Amino acid sequence: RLWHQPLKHREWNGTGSTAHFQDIFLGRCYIYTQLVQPEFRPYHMQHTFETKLLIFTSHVLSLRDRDCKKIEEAFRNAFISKDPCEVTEEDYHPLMELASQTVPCDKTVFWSRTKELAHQYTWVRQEMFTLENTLLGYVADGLTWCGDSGSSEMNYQSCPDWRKDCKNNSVTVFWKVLSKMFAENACGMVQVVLNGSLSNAFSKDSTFGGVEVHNLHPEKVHTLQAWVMHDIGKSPSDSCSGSSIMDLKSIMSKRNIKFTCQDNYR
Ligand code: DN4
Repeated sequence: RLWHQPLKHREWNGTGSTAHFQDIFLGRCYIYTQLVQPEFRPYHMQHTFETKLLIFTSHVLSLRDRDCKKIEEAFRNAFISKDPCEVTEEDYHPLMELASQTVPCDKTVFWSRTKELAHQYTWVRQEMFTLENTLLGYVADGLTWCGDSGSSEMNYQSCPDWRKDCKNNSVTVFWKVLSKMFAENACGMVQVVLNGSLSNAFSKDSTFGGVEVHNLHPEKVHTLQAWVMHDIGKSPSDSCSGSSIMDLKSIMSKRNIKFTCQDNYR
């Protein structure tokens, strides 16, 4: 009788692994590496044929030879058969090596509480990259995954919630490592889109404020350009002159990176 009973996983407070996780991961990987991201980087008239070719050849097509099955395997190996609250940054290192990608200088866009707007922006300005416009960010965007120490299966019933169960779980550790690498690799002028409809547009506790800002290399990144955007029709709650942006400005000045800020860039 036990033989037919579904495996009982540990119960957590967050939603379980995304159904069909493996298929979605592999499908997205093939779309990104083989189809040149047609649906979210549409052909745009603002580029000449030559610049388009250059962008595609050097930054997207160069990923054509990546082995999605190997990437998926490295991804699974990072968290499968482990307590999802005990996953470490090192667990994801083999994956990061396999799927590393360079973003051209001046083209990195960070965001904090402005995901949709930042993605709309890079959709239009297709030579710009948020983390989710890179291979690993794209395949994992919006998904949930976790394993269990007693099983080689994913837990589709529940996964740890970062606030209620554990701060470092299989999902948050992944984004932390990936965000760190994304910031370390950035160069030239980098941008951040912040939310001026919140009382604090910049938060030291966010991934942007706690991880990305501290992993920018001053020898490579000369300027951080912030855009503080607020919801249309609402009055702004924070702006470039607010105290949270002053905090960001002072962090950047200590880090020897020039800081500029603009409210509601058109
Ligand atoms: P955010 O809009 O506050 O959060 C983005 C995501 O990260 C949400 O799912 C948050 O969960 C989660 N998150 C935020 N803070 C933490 C934390 N301290 N520990 C664990 N999870 C957290 O913006 P953000 O500044 O935190 O993160 C955005 C920046 O980091 C971007 O520049 C990206 O490059 C990178 N990033 C991207 C993703 C993604 O694509 C995730 C994490 C980081 P909740 O508050 O909704 O529960 O999903």
